[in-house]
Amino acid sequence: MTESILLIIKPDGMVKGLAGHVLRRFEETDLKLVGARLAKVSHDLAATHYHHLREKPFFEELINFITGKLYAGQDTVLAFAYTGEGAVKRARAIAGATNPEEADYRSIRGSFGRVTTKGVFENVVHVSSDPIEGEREIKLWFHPEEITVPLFPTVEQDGRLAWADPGGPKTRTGPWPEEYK
Ligand code: DAT
Ligand code: MG
Repeated sequence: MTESILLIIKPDGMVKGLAGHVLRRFEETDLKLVGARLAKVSHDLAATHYHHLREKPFFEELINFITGKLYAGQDTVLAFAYTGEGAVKRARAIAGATNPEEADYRSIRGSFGRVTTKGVFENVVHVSSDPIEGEREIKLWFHPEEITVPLFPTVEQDGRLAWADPGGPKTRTGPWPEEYK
């Protein structure tokens, strides 16, 4: 199945100079790069991106981290959209497990991530958790003009292109396979 994912090089990855390394790892796959931007992460963007975690005890620290407050004010991140066969599974294998201490040591998170004494997972990259999240996140981080292939339907709004369904599909047709969790 062709899937699309959002990859973000998080503030720790930016500060540690890991952008080139992360890109190289993705270039070694045949996933197609269809969008790239340097993005300023506002509180709103961060909270919308991580809305599914808003009830978690670590939510506030997570938002502080992704907006750069914990990382020398590093409030810009690099965001990429990739598409290809089995993109979620392949990209998440390169990234490694969410908790860097549990991630395979050859993965990006296992090699370069850390857990702070406050329990924040500084895990270098974000990769969409499943194809539905991939669609929602790409639509959140990119305007249609910034995506180089017709990935999702668009509509014209005030002379500009907009995503036809900006929130992405609202319902899942069934449970996602275990490997996407
Ligand atoms: P992933 O980023 O692997 O898709 P997620 O979507 O469950 O994982 O969570 C998003 C981010 O939130 C994750 O990259 C780091 C943080 N996070 C998740 N679980 C956490 C926990 N138990 N403690 C601290 N931070 C956590
Ligand atoms: Mg996730």
